[in-house]
Amino acid sequence: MRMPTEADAYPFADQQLPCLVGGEFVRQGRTFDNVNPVNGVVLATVTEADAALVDRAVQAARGALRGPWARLSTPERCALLRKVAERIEQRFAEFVSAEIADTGKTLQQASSLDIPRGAANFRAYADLALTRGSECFEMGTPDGRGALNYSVHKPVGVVAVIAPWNLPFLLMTWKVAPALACGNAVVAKPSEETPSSAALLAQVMQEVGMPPGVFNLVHGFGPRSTGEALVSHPDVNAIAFTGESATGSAIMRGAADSVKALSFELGGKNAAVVFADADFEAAVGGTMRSVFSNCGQVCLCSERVYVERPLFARFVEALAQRARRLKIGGPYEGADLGPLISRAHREKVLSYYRLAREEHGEIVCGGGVPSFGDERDRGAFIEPTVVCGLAEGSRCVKEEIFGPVCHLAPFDSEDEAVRLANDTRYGLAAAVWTSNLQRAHRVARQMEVGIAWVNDWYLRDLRTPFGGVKLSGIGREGGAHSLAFFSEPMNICVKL
Ligand code: NAD
Ligand code: 6OD
Repeated sequence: MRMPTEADAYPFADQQLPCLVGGEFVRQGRTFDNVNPVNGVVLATVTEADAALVDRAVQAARGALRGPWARLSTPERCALLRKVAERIEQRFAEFVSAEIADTGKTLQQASSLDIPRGAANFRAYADLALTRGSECFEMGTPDGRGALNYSVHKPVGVVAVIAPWNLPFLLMTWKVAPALACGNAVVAKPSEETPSSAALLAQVMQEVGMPPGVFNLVHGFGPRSTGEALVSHPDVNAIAFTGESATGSAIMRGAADSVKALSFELGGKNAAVVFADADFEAAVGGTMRSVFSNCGQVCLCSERVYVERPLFARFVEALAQRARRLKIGGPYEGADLGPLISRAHREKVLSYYRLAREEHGEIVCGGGVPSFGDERDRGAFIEPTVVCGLAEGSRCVKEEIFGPVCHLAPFDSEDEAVRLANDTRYGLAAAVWTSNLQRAHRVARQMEVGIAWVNDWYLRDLRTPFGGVKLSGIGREGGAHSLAFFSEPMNICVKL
């Protein structure tokens, strides 16, 4: 896999990105701009799918479920998914530069996480679907002949996949791969902020010979646009969505009339809990990663850090010192921190920086925007920020900010740490830092979240359940959980 450099052109420079409907690339109707958050430059225009084009995509998907796709065996489908993974790897440099152009994220991150995980998602679900077994129950009958029950897994039908902008390719493929592995047909909508890696994926689907209509791509916005038309479409059977909790509620309302199956991975206000017996270096390093990765734009990021009092002052100082040293810059500059996704999102994060001051927090470092004296001043860069001293009930401690910022507070006992960590309407992830094995297990288990890490953060095994409780989601994806969501089990009872 060749690593791209800045000289690698953005694959869609000055083009109009098409939708993919029924195996045909469609450029029609309204367009919107795809803007580079590094410098505010328009990279390309994007075809916005209106309700009629969304309907065509859904009908194409429905048609594919009656065509050759439906007759493929699971091994044949999985072989196609492996080809998708291979083709992503062959076009690795293009995928990386597309993802970087849309998001401004660092080359390091896009090339080590986002795009490799996209390929890995297809391989993982090809393997998992192949090894899935089915249930079988023998039963007695009054005539003594007995009967055999066995289950078969059928596709759910037409699946809408709606993805956010923070890890665009990783999160879209995380749902498209298992949906296809289970034999569904997909209509995918990437975020309006990040259309490019999905557009490359559409090309890859064509290149590997995916039958027309099996993978459809529609671009556009959410409310009163493509997203809303898709989630309320009566012929969509299931929706796999990742994004904000409020969007999840809106999608639920849109999906209610046709009673669609829903899998939601939503927002978070995740806690890291650092005990005084933790390996200090590992805890500071891990917390740096969990607060500032992807400029704080990972749903799993820690925005609340609770530190046992004897360690508190030293920990705050160490974290702030490292945060001050983070290099902010463009994707190819060896920076630690790229821009936020957009100027609009920067406004939102800055409003929380202001609010932190109004709520009487102490800004230990950061709190503003950097100045470069070049085109990057037209981008969406922001300073990494460490805050202390906020009341637990303050909005900055309660609401998801989704930027490179955390609030630190001390605690005095294990019970208090658990209570503080759980005092939130969200429940996605937690990180627990301790060298006491019994405490590690005891505290991790008490976290009201879908995923707790002990002495690490964002360590992923794709076979494990992934998702959140409370406002952070509905259901679990990952491994057998994804296969379950994207399949309808059917029981066949055979009288012997
Ligand atoms: P968002 O909810 O604004 O948008 C996500 C997607 O939904 C986009 O494609 C958008 O166009 C679409 N959309 C918006 N309104 C819609 C509607 N009414 N109907 C249909 N589609 C609609 O989220 P975002 O700003 O792109 O992403 C950031 C958010 O996502 C954060 O809250 C973050 O925590 C969350 N997130 C959660 C996870 C997770 O696994 N739990 C992962 C990544 C991001
Ligand atoms: O790693 C994953 O599978 C996953 N769904 C990550 C989500 C990250 C949120 O931004």
